[in-house]
Amino acid sequence: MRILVLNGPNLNLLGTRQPEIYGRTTLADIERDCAVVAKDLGLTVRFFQSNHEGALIDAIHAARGVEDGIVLNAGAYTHTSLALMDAISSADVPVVELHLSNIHAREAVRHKSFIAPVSVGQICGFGPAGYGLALRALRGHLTEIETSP
Ligand code: CA2
Repeated sequence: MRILVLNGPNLNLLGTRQPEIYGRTTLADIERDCAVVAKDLGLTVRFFQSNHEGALIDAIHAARGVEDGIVLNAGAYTHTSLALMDAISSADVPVVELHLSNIHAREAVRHKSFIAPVSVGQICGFGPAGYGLALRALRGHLTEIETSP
């Protein structure tokens, strides 16, 4: 199974700024951890990060027919982007929404997600470990739809 791990705006700064909110783990650390989990689960994982909404939309479009699933941390676009929601709806690739922080325990503006209604499910609040959880969840989902009549 091929999985795209897609990260949105400012996540390239992880581990380098505001460690009190986002911790000290860098995105490169997360990528390495995902590679370990992917090997364990027999997944092929590709990583992409962009600070640009259009580039994220292009990556979702390009995933159609190529990737079996997407783990998406859309960053702040989660709370604003109808365009990302439309891209996911049209891509026909299952998405697991992922956040490092528990967005529901933060400011009200972060409670709304445009990604949630078009996702298989959401994982949030477990920090960097959430990426591994999301890969496992997506694998479980893909196996289920593959084997269901
Ligand atoms: O908790 C998450 O993963 C978020 O998607 C992170 C976004 C935030 O806007 C969402 O509400 C929740 C922000 C990512 C910013 O990452 C930074 C990392 C280090 C320093 C500054 C920003």
